[in-house]
Amino acid sequence: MSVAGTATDRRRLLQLLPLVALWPGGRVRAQESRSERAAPGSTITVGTLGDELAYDVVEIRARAGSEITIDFVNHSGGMPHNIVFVNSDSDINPVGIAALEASKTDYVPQDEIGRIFGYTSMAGPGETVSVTIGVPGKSGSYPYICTYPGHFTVMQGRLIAL
Ligand SMILES: [Cu+2]
Repeated sequence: MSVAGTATDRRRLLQLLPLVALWPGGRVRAQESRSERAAPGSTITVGTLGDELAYDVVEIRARAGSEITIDFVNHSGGMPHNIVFVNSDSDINPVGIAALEASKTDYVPQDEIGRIFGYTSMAGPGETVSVTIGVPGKSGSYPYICTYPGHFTVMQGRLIAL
């Protein structure tokens, strides 16, 4: 997929995004997705649901203001994925759309970095990457998304700060 920065390319990419939800791999199978509690200072493992555009852990519950480490395992056979934590629901689209043109920075858009409070590097198929994040001090629900082009509309989870 071209991520060249012209307005025409950008429009074409946006038109393609809804198709992602129609791919068989794009369905989230709720029975296989789960919630995990992350104690302060602990490490939890989050993976992909095999080759699907989905995380196996779609809810991480952690104490507000604590630090946790996420080991992210990409179980897919051919697709890169990452985890990017954003400040609120209204930050999902700006970050996901800007990421389309952020190939030079591993699809983490530096011009929208203020909306992001933690991210892994892009994990290739079979790879594991890690990140330690500060859970926001204000209790609430904070989205995490994959910013590989086209994934963010379906590949999502929530960090619940308790
Ligand atoms: Cu992805």
